[in-house]
Amino acid sequence: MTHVAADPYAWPYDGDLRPETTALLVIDMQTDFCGKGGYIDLLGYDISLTRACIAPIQRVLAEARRRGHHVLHTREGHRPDLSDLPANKRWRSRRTDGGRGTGIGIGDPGPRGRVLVRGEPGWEIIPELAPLPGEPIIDKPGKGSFCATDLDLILRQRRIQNLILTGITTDVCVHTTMREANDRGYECLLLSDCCAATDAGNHAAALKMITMQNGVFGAVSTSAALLEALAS
Ligand code: C5J
Repeated sequence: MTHVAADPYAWPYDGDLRPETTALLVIDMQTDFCGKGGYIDLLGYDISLTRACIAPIQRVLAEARRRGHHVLHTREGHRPDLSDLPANKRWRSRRTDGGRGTGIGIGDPGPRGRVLVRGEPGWEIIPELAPLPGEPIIDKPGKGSFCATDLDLILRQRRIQNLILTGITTDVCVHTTMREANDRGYECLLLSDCCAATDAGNHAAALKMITMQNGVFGAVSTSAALLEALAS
């Protein structure tokens, strides 16, 4: 039995932290969310916030790979013909918020190619966290990683029970994915320093929400606590 020190309970609930049953999920570490000229930068947010989790994810990723854990990556993005982009999502993405942002929305040409469009430079996963051959990459049109994707099928084929969630942004795609996964019966752990948001308050609130009701969506821990548990 192996447990990670976590809030509000030692994770996973049954202590079954074997590489065969446990996957590391790296969510949306794309230039559009943390790179210069990407979508989040164009919206006027400080990308040093979303970049802060790169180094902690690198450490966890290296150890997960070394130990033979499943590793999966996700990318948010849309087909080049935008047939999977809801009109309201596109409309909202083009709004400028009180002077914030450029008005360049999803599907529009920007400094990193068409924003959040599959195959464009901004949509690519950043080189620091590049997937290795054989690691599944889930392309998703929405915020959650289960909606309109084959993620659940892949996890169940591999008999994965536990998900360790990392990536960006904590309050949007990571949280939505954690909620979807929890409802499907996966045992979820979010690593606080391996996630980041465009707003520090939202990051903190997203972590707190998980700990309510004895761990309503799972538990929260850190990269250091996970690495310590794996080494024990
Ligand atoms: C957002 C994401 N924030 N990956 N996407 O639009 O969190």
